[in-house]
Amino acid sequence: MSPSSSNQPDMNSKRKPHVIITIGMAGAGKSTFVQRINSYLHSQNPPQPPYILNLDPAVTHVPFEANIDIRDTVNYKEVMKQYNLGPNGGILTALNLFTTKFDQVLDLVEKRAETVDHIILDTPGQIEIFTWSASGAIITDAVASSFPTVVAYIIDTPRTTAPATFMSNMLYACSIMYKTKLPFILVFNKIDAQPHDFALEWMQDFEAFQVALASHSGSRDSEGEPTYMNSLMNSMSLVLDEFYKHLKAVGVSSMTGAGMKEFFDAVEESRETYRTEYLPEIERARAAREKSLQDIKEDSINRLMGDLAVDRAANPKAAAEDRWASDEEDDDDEDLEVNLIDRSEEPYPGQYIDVTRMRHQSENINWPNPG
Ligand SMILES: Nc1nc2c(ncn2[C@@H]2O[C@H](COP(=O)(O)OP(=O)(O)OP(=O)(O)O)[C@@H](O)[C@H]2O)c(=O)[nH]1
Ligand SMILES: [Mg+2]
Repeated sequence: MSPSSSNQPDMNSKRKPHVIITIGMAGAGKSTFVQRINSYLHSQNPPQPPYILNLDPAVTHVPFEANIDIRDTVNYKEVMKQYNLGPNGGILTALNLFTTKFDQVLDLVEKRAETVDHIILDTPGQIEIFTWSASGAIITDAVASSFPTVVAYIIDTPRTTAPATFMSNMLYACSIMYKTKLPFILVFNKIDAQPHDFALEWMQDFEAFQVALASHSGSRDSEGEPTYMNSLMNSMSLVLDEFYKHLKAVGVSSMTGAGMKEFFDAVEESRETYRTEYLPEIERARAAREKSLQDIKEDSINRLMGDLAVDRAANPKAAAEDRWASDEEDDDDEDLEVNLIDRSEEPYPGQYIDVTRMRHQSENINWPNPG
């Protein structure tokens, strides 16, 4: 079978798997959502087990069997101890260490690309660790330039019913969308506890949202005039109106499984957005980067050749004896051993994790001190 090209959705050859990156505020239900889509895909006919990456080093147990788990590579508690860090610094450093080996992770994923339809990334609970770190950007760019990718932004629906909270959450989503520039799905989770119609209404009709804002306490001052905050939020809602046009919103319950089909329909639609909007953009960026690298290389070679010519002219005897150095073994790129594990090569791939099983923490990892 010839490898399929992501910008050519060929019906005959195998399509590239679709990457779903789950991002969301702490406790929004990312891990439960990943577990739910895992079981949904397993229950398809024929089953389509996804390939799952857990990128949260601090989680004590995940409700799904991850194929690659950052905790198998980096011991986050040990990182905290060795580098003298607090919990967030520990998670960030663990993610940074893992990212240095992400090319190997991609190799493992590429190997499985022919046999899986979906690759799912669960991200750390602290949203900014993934969305505002260099590692998060490197991981996102690396997967997105290899596979069609979509961001699933998980929202804790019961906790976003207040207009101000809703707006903050949407602004956060907006910032992530503009940072990653990837196709984006707003996933209103926990609709078993709180239906998401209010959110859809606010997104479709910004006047309805402004009415909700106005009826909220604190929107008028003691003289009955709209407060500064209220005017600010009114103008922001106009900005967001533009943002909503670029994304899909679905309501799901990771608890009951409601909305899974709608979610996967949205994922499928985003494949086209990826192909028509994201791919040309990264190809343009890549070409520009290569061109500037090439220019730098040519410039330094020209200068080197110029220097050599002057040198040879000044010292013809040495120039006549000039030789290449003997080709000694170059062991500079001897790589560190890293224990990346592809769990799907274990005896029972795709089994649910036994949460009663202790994770072995026998390895005594000594990370080097920086500097
Ligand atoms: N009612 C209800 N509860 C849910 C749903 N999804 C998740 N939860 C609950 O929300 C809590 C947080 O879920 P997690 O999946 O751990 O959330 P998370 O975003 O992965 O959390 P961190 O990784 O720690 O940020 C858990 O108590 C879940 O049981 C849902 O659809 N409905
Ligand atoms: Mg989680």
